[in-house]
Amino acid sequence: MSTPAVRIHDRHSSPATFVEEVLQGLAACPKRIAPKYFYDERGSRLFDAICELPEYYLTRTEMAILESCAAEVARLAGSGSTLIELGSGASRKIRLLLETLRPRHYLGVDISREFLIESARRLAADYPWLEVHAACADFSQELEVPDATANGRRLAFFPGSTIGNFEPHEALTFLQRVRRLVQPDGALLIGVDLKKDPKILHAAYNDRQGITAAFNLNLFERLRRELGAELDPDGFRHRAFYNTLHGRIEMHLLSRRAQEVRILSRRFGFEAGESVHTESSYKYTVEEFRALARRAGLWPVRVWRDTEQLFSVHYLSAARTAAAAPGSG
Ligand code: AVI
Repeated sequence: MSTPAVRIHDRHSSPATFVEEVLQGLAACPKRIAPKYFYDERGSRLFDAICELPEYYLTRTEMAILESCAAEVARLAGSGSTLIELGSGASRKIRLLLETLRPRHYLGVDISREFLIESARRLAADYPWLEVHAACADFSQELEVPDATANGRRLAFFPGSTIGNFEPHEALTFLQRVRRLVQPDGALLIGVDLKKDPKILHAAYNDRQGITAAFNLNLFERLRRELGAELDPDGFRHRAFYNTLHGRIEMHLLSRRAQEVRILSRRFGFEAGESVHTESSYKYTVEEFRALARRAGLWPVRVWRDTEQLFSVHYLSAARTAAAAPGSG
């Protein structure tokens, strides 16, 4: 069988490398490493396992919301559009939207080239009526659409509450970029985790099987595997807690004792109890998120929530239409 046609567009930027960012982050005070570095092959597999955990309500709740709102999204977006997925193309969520929206083009944007192309090929094989494009790009940088998909209205899709992993000022910049990407007649469909009882959040990031702990600690194992770091992963432990003041889950790797980590002839001292901040996962109320979107020039049209008010899916329009009036949805 021939390989299904996927148009590939390489949009390489030159972001700081893993090693540069790690050395800078460990020299900083407090120490930190960006969450994008969780996702090597093992980290991506662990994240997939997190999405199946009973405590991690986000994935299944968002999927259920999408199932119930897909027909309305299709009505709002119209037919013959270009669906732009920011992130992976492997999930059931994008398939649901493709089947309901029947867009003309699909454009997957992801930094991980192999994974992106593999997912795009699978979509092209399963949906022969769809023109599939894959753009290898870092979506935290300026985004652009390949010429071949330039016609038609654009609907960007950013699921999973990944927006929560950006600091609020980065989230604003990202939404402004998406606004430019979809142009004045386009829209964004975005999944955003809601503020809630901290006990539910605590359980979601401290699961009983220890998968989230393994996901967090894998970052240090990456340092050993890829940078030859001299460190003892057992000398650190996973810590996740809800920071009420900032409205975010924080994940840290906590040093169990005073110790030293060596990477490429650089030495980093740790006191007992000192941590490396590895991830923030911001939670928003519907109104907080709408206010952020409006600042980026994206107008709230509809919001859907589950009955337990755990998760929200927003449809935001780049144009300020009657449907995007204040208080809508
Ligand atoms: C990808 N991101 C939205 C996840 C989150 O919930 O912030 C990553 C994650 N970290 C721990 N568990 C899941």
